[in-house]
Amino acid sequence: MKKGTFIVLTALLVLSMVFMSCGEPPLTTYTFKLGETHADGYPTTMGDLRFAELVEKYTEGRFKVVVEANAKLGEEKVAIEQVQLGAGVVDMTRVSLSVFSSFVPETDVLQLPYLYRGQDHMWNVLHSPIGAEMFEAAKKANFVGLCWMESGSRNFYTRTLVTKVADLKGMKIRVQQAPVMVDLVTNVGAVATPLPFGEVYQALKTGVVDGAENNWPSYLSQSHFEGAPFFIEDGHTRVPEILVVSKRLFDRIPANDQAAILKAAKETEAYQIDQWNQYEKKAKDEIMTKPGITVTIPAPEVQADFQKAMQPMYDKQSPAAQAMIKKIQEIK
Ligand code: GTR
Repeated sequence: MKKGTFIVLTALLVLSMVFMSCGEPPLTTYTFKLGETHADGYPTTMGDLRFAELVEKYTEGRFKVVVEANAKLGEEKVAIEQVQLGAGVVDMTRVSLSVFSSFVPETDVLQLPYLYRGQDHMWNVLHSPIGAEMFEAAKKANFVGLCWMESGSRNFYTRTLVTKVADLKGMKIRVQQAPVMVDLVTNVGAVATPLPFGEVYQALKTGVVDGAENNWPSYLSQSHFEGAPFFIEDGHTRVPEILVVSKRLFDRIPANDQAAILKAAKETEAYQIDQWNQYEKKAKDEIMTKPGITVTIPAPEVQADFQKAMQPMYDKQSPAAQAMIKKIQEIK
């Protein structure tokens, strides 16, 4: 074999080996499709849009993000499956950890009832090494965690009056498609009915379910108050939300643009929290003045009963999860 031919063949062999080891070719420019279940103007959608703006700015237009709101790319579970697959149908999604934790069970612990002392405590946990540990766990399931988002705390709302735990007994309560939420609702004596978000309004209106649970902003923006005018502010759980991208896709992006995308995500957090706080206050004020809606603010002993009812969820945790809970509680 001629020396020149040998060099060319060797170079080709090396190139093909490099190609095979990297899997797919690098992505130097791309438009991500981001799936969002909420409507335009909702604080998570606002967060997604700010992220999109910053991605374009920090990558000098090489990367763009198109936000598809209103579950246009599918309900949360479907969107997560697509991101995990990384086939280019849904590249990114902003979802509740409740639904996400079926894919990354390590994150289950972050949404236990009455886990956080308040918003600041939750954010201090998410920004501690625990948050980084969760992003690592997500990688093993083919997701890259970009940032966290705020979604306040969740409360029960029903078609008939509920003022205490016992009133929920036997009621059919809609939950997210998430085992941890099924467990939570079962512990208060209700019958958990998992349904996608988009089906809740109709289910409440027609009586397919007797109630649901969510934060003030969702109660308002989805008009759930029309079917379930009795709201009890028991604040049973604070569920962090997460923005993720397909790892399969992200791994193909050059390091400088990966860093730019992560920077954009990081900067989105403070903006989204601010949007959330404003909207949550507005939602609560608006609901409070709506005719025909009864809001119950439970007395401390009623609140304590809710907490007590959910204690079994802590008791059954594995030793590793118990250790994690202790760490979370110790964070200031
Ligand atoms: C909202 C959350 C959504 C979705 C929804 C639900 O609070 O932001 O992502 O999970 O709850 O209950 O389905």
